[in-house]
Amino acid sequence: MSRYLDMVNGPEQLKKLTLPQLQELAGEIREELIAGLAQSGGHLGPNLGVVELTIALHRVFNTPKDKFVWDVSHQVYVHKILTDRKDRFRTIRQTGGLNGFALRTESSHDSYGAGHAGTALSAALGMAAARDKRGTDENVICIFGDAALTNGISYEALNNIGHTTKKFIGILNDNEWSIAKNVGAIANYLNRLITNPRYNKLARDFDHFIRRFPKGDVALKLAHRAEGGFKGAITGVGLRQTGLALEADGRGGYGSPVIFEEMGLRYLGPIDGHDLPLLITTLEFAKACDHPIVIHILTQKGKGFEAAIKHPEKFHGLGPYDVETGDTPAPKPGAPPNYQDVMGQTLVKLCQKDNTLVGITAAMPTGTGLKHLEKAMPDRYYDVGIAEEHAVIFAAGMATMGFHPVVAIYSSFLQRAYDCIHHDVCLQDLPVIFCMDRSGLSANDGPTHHGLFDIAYLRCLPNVIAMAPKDEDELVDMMFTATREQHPTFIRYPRGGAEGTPIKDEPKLLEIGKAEVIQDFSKNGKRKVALFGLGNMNSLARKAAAQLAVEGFDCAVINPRFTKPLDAGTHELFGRAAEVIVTLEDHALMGGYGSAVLELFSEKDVTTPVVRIGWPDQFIEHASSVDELRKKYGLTVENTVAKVRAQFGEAATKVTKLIGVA
Ligand SMILES: Cc1ncc(C[n+]2csc(CCOP(=O)(O)OP(=O)(O)O)c2C)c(N)n1
Repeated sequence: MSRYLDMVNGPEQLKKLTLPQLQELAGEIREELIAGLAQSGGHLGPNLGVVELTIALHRVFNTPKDKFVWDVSHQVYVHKILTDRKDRFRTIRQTGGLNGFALRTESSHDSYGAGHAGTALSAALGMAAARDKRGTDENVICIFGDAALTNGISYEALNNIGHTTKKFIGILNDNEWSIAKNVGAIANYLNRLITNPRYNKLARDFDHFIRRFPKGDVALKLAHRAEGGFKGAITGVGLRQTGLALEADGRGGYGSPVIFEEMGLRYLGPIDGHDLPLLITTLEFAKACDHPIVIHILTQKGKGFEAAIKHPEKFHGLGPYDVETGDTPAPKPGAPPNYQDVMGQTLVKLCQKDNTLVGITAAMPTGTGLKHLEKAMPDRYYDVGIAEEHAVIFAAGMATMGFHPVVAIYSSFLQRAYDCIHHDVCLQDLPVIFCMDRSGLSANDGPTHHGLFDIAYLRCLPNVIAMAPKDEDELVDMMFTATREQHPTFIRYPRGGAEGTPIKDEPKLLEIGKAEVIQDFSKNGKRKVALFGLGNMNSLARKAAAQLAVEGFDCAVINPRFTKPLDAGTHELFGRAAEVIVTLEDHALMGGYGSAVLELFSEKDVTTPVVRIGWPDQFIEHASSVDELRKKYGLTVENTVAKVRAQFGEAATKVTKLIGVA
């Protein structure tokens, strides 16, 4: 049977379909999302929630002339399908395939790239201001989730919209969920907007506007059905009952306009975000509106897939699953634990013995492993929303009062809080512990999520203690050691499965700034090479050492443990003893650990050549796996061995044939 989806490649074909046909198209797109992501995984739940919205947007507006700016942009799969990328949809997040986020280099329909939350309102306002300056007439439509309103930048933008432009369309896609359940006062506030019928009055001009349409009366009925307390009107989108008292906003009730109106935006809603005719009509109204407007739509994360509706957090973003049941493969028996779980479980144990410890996450309880603390000791756990800057300064505040906060944030998201790390934590030398998950690649996500810059951005800051464990047992030691420190400490570790090293019953206190010599030279008269493998690259250093030994070298292997303070003694000792030094790091070469070693050698006049293995000075694309990217960029045993041989004036042997560049 032919599908409308087969006929629609771009928005121009979509615009020719009738309403019932568009509704069928919505169903077909849902089927494609569910089937298409089953093998490779992806952000299924958020995309199932925006099918009607995306169709309505493309029905009413004209990209690429009109600009859609999506917050985070993990919910652009439907937009990709509808903008000439349908045939490549099943390559999404895989090597050479579509990126999982909006990407300006991928399509002219992607007007703004993202991956981090909270940027859309500012970017869209910038576009609107540029349009006004140019005197052109593009529409700029910003689509942001309820969780974007836990983020400070969103308010900075809202604060500026009213006095910057007259034409701005914001769509608040409210599904009550961040990755986990959305948190904080704003989530409660949105909840009150939805449950309080006083906000569901449709404005008179909207009413008049709808009547002008050929089937305006029908649309109006629909709209009023939504208005009529809303509760019965929304099919599939459960309207939430709140236990909050009506006066709960602390301003003597709800009589005043909603927050958006006070910030200079017209507010319309809430409306059913799965009601296609109503969405189209409302967007037409917004298009004609000569005042900044925000339309509050309610959607259901995972709509159309039972398992995703039941488990919104799991289906926010996941790996392969069964198309019928949504079941995901069980972990292989005996597989090493994930770093994030080791971190979370260790924090629980440490908290049990030390009352000063607390855990803080910025909306990532599962991704960071802090869910273990949330479950075991909820009174020691804080989820502050997508608010990395606040998380860090909040921790600094607690630290001034004798607490020892553990802030768990992915390496790339922590970039946003750099000034807070500098100004609030390091400058005041406060004992905040940072656990930086995803330090290294996040292969399927790509450049927005790779954590390849933290060593560089931290090692220039005074008072910092920065470490990287070679395995999960050492992660536990490092966390324990950090709790005994009175300075800012940072621990970087990669995404996913650890090494499979057994974890000791009791953690060991590490000496700050002391490297671990794993294998000394055997002094067998062969050519000496010292390999310094940082963190998860230590296993690569060990493998390269084994290969080099076979090829006639005498190798030492060192685990640097600390990128700051660097163990000057051990580096100098091996630097002078070896004929070639190799540094290996899962980080950008520029400014990273190898650079720190070069600086040290320059200071100490150590002239031994240094081969640095790490990521080149470019943004690394997404791919199906870490291994593929490592191969392409030369973070491999083969390339390490080849580079060492080259230092001795030897070509690579067959075994060490160079793969890719570096
Ligand atoms: C700065 C930053 N912190 C954390 C994240 C991780 N993250 C990705 S999506 C998301 C939740 C987004 O929720 P919402 O905007 O409401 O969209 P929904 O998925 O519910 O449609 C979070 C926390 C991120 N992308 N960027």
